[in-house]
Amino acid sequence: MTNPSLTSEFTISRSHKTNRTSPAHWIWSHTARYWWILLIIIIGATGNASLAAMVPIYIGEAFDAITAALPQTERLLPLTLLIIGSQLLRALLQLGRNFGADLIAQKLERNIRDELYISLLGKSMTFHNIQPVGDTMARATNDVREINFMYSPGVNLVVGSFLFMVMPFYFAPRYHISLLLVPTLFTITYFIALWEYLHSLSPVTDAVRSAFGKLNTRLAEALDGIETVKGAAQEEAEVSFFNKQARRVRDTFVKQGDLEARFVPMLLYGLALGGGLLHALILYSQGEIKIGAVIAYVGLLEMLQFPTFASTFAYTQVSLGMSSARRILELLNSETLLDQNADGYAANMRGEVCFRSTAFAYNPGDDVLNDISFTVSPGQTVAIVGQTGAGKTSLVKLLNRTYETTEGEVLVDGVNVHDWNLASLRQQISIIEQDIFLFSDSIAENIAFGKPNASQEEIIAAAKAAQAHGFITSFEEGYETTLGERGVTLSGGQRQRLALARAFLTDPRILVLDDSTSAIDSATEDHIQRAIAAAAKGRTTFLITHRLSQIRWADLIVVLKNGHIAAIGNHDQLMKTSEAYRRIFSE
Ligand code: DCP
Ligand code: MG
Repeated sequence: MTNPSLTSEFTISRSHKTNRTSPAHWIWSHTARYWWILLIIIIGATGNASLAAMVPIYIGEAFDAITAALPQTERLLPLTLLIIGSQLLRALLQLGRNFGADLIAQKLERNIRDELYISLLGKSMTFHNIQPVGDTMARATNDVREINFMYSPGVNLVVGSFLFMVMPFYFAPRYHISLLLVPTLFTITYFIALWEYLHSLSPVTDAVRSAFGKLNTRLAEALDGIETVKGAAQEEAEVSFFNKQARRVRDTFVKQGDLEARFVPMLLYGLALGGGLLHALILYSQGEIKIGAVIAYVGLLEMLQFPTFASTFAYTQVSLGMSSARRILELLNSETLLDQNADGYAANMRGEVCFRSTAFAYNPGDDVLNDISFTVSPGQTVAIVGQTGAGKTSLVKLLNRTYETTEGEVLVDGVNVHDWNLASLRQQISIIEQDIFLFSDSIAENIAFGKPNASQEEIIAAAKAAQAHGFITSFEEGYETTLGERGVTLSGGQRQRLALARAFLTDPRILVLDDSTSAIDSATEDHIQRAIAAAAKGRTTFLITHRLSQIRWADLIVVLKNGHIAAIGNHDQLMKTSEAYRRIFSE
């Protein structure tokens, strides 16, 4: 039976498993597999920082050389060459650090996209109904991108600048042990300030990411429903609503900028430089250190500039990345009530369907279907009729577990649909939806959707059986005609025949046709009739239709009213017994 803690109804196995317990664990489990790149980054960053420290040290030595009682000018050339050489090597190491950080950032972005996409495909319809598409898109595109930025430049600068901060600790004691004082004070206050900063930053970056998600949701819905928006002349209202969201995004960013501007370490750096110089000069005046040491020490303190200036930017980037990781993880970890039941019943379907006291609701407390019981033998055609909102579409979606029954059961070939292997169940049941979705791709690709390796001959044969060959070949590019998003270039009747062609190709044992298109000209109507009749042959077929001719020749007619069965039987029986049915025919 169902396992409510599952996060996916289908899994596609990938060799790398990630740890999804917390954003940090998750990011780390993505990172750890590239430990060798991390090693490059760390070696690059350490080398870069220590070679950067060579510059003030050699300059200090040069000062000592020329200020000595007997100026040693011959030492200047070797020192200059040392500076040039060390900086050339440093450039190489810095390249390694930057390259490594960028490489890991791109690899992570790619792998996270992959993980997220697989996970989204595996989510149930219940999940997708609740989760707004625009928000999912924002998470799948921009939030994934933020994780890339978190590494490059984020982590890159954090690691790089942290090692710069270590250098004064390493080199200052060689001049005088007490020179550790200023770097120590600086570092302690720096980390306290940073801690504070990160704490106040994290809710702000969360707000930035979430405001962006909301903005995207609105944009996606307005574009998706553009016809409705225009039809109701609501452009202006839409614009003002969008502006409101855009303002919210701006405000959160301004808040982030405000926090960055107040970052204390900027002030600390100034104090450290001044205090350090004072300290060194006092030691100099007491004869504890030479002038070259003062120069070198101040130069070493200047290295603190990198962590100070990089940190606002770099830590904000890391914080944004963590907020994004949290949002992506939320999607990955959200539960779905369906599971794939890989060990379930899998066999060739005969096509017997039995509803047993089935009830269903989209939300607890609602009552969409109630006490539905009937049996269909293999090969029969069932017509489901009823007013709009009666529950016809909902009823057929229980067949392939698009939704789960809330009470009672649905049996296919005598096996509860729960106990079927989900893939096997869905491969043998084909539902042609009321709102037929076509991909922005060629007609041939759209027909072959359920059978990607179908040959051109098979595709054409299916299109012919679905009475679609005629209109397809009337297009200039025939089967290679590209359809717009959602196939806007096709009429309702044409889409339906494409969908039928899809069904012919996959040859399902149970075919469901949710056909609520009513007003179609009689020539098309005739084509569709013939296509449907051909499709129904040899398989169990559910027709949701208003067409009286189709209802008439169905083996079983189910009349739904407000979610329950008002009448059931064949045409002759119902004409005699059901007032509701007679009313349909007298309209
Ligand atoms: N419903 C819902 N959530 C959904 C789909 C539907 O709450 N995602 C509700 C709206 C209706 C009821 O369920 O009150 C039945 O909807 P159906 O789509 O099953 O109704 P029909 O298919 O019979 O209607 P139509 O002829 O308009 O397609
Ligand atoms: Mg419907």
